[in-house]
Amino acid sequence: MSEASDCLFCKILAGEIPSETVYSDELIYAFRDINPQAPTHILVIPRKHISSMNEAAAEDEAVLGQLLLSGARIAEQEGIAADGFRYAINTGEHGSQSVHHIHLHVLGGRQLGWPPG
Ligand code: DGP
Repeated sequence: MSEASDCLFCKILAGEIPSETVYSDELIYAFRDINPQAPTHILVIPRKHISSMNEAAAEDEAVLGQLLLSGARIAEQEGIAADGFRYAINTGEHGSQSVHHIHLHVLGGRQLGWPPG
């Protein structure tokens, strides 16, 4: 778990680390993943620092709802909605979470395999 002060995605939100904005509103921010795993790979994050889904609370319901709804709108904007796309929220060690600020991966633009590795 990281604190907001040393969180990479909080630094992106603060503009201290550059990112390519895809969508922004008062609750969430979306930008392109630096290491894309598919032709379209967007990260959608809450502006509030929440380390992972393990730390999300009932008071985060609105922002997490906005995260999910915005991901689908972004997929539509990016032209991947009709063919289909994947959401992933990696959580904890076994989930391969490397940045400890909740992020929704939106992946598409190619046929994705299942199950994930
Ligand atoms: P995860 O493994 O689920 O915690 O995914 C973290 C993602 O964050 C990973 O796909 C790469 C991405 N990422 C890491 N550092 C940066 C960065 O500085 N800029 C951007 N745009 N993405 C980053």
